[in-house]
Amino acid sequence: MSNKYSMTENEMQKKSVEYRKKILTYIYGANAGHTGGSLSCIDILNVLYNHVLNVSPENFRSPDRDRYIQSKGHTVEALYVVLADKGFFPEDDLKTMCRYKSHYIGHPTRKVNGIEQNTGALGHGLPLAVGNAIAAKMDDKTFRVFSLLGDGELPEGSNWEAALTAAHYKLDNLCAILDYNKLQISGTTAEVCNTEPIDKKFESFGWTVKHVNGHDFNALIKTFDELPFEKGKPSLIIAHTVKGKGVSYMENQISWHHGVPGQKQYEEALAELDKG
Ligand SMILES: Cc1ncc(C[n+]2csc(CCOP(=O)(O)OP(=O)(O)O)c2C)c(N)n1
Repeated sequence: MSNKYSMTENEMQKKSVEYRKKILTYIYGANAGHTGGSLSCIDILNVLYNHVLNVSPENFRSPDRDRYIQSKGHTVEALYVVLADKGFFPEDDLKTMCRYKSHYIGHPTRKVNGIEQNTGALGHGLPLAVGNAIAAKMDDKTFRVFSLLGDGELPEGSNWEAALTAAHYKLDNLCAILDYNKLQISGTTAEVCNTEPIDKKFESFGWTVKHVNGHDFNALIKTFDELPFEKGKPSLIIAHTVKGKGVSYMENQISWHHGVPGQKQYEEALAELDKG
């Protein structure tokens, strides 16, 4: 790992265990949430917020900050625990998650400090990210724009308009990350609406694409370090992940898309995460 990073791989791993436990704790407390997809994308968010993004509570109002737009908005619990860890709001706020009058609802809203855009209706994040990246080019700004997509959301037509537009405007300041866990709400992505071959499709739209293990910190960092993959082209990172990662009884199980653990399951999950 290069010296530029403040955390070792081991520290990043520990951080992700902490994040996973918090995701489960707040979902358990709220009795609601998208458990499987939050556990699948949390290592990517760990790397983004702790190594990649130039964004912090101090610069969040600066026009020069990097933009992170979470298009798979339903896994906002992963984003909440990372934003709390980075100091965007007190972690105790998350105890109000999904309660009456709380801003910490089941999808991202700009009422929460640190959240760039309201998302949750699938297919909106990438178009918003493209708009932000075009704005950066028009204003001669060097900030970068990142958007996390779910593979189950890819069939939304707006993604493909955005993909086309990103290549047309040569948005090499834009990086989409696909949380490629191959499951969505009601089945496998292949069964519900097959979008394969995803890499070839994006390449044919004018993007440069790289595959990476979405739970391997060093591989993720190396891939993000290589951005833009090609000058004048938008970049797509296909991050191979496991839905429910870290809790064996949740891994690759469709029922954990928005399953909420009961007390015994919650305790079992935490014990497994602690064991490593
Ligand atoms: C426009 C729209 N249609 C349907 C839904 C309902 N929905 C919520 S999550 C989801 C599946 C998303 O799958 P994926 O993007 O792969 O997320 P992950 O498996 O990573 O959690 C669906 C269809 C929605 N939020 N928005």
